[in-house]
Amino acid sequence: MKALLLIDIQTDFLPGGRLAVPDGDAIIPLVNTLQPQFELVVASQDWHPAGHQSFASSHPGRSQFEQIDLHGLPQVLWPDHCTQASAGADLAPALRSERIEAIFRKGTSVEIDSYSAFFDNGHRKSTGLADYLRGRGVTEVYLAGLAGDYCVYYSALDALAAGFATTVITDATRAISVEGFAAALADLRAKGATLVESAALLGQA
Ligand code: VGL
Ligand code: ZN
Repeated sequence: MKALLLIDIQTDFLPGGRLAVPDGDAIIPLVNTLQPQFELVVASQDWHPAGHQSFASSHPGRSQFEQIDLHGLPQVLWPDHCTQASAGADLAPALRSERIEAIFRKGTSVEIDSYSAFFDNGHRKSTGLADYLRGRGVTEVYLAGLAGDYCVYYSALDALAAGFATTVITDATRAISVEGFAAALADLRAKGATLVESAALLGQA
């Protein structure tokens, strides 16, 4: 059984949003077309409390996109984004949501970030996604969403580690850094992930 995982397709990650991923909105029509190909569609939602320690604004004297050590983990300092119940945290309005059966929220602990939809960055707290998928009989996961070099990448790494056959739909994601995305895809391929373009799934290849 195959599931489509829609990672963080939220207003703040779209052009005009607070942590805009270049061209991030381009994936939405494609993701909408892909959804009917899957028996199960699940989404993740970045969902930070005010004062989250991944926000540069929580570290006076530090700059956005600087890297710091946060309780022993490397942490990029981001602009405030996806604050709980803010409009920017909403799933993108153009994303079809009627077939999304469950939404897993992450990044909810103030002191630790969570790029992956499965675990926080310290692998201390599970979101329950892996157990949910197993409970639904899922053996294969396909990932799409934002950002390709952060939350899609780390979610795919955890999906592989959890034993799911893992495929990244490469044209159904956009990244913050082009170089970072290339490195992420190379690492995922080396670790056993499959990379496909959406046309192959839509019978157009
Ligand atoms: C993300 C940076 C910070 C993502 C979330 O969804 O890729 N990136 N929070
Ligand atoms: Zn975040």
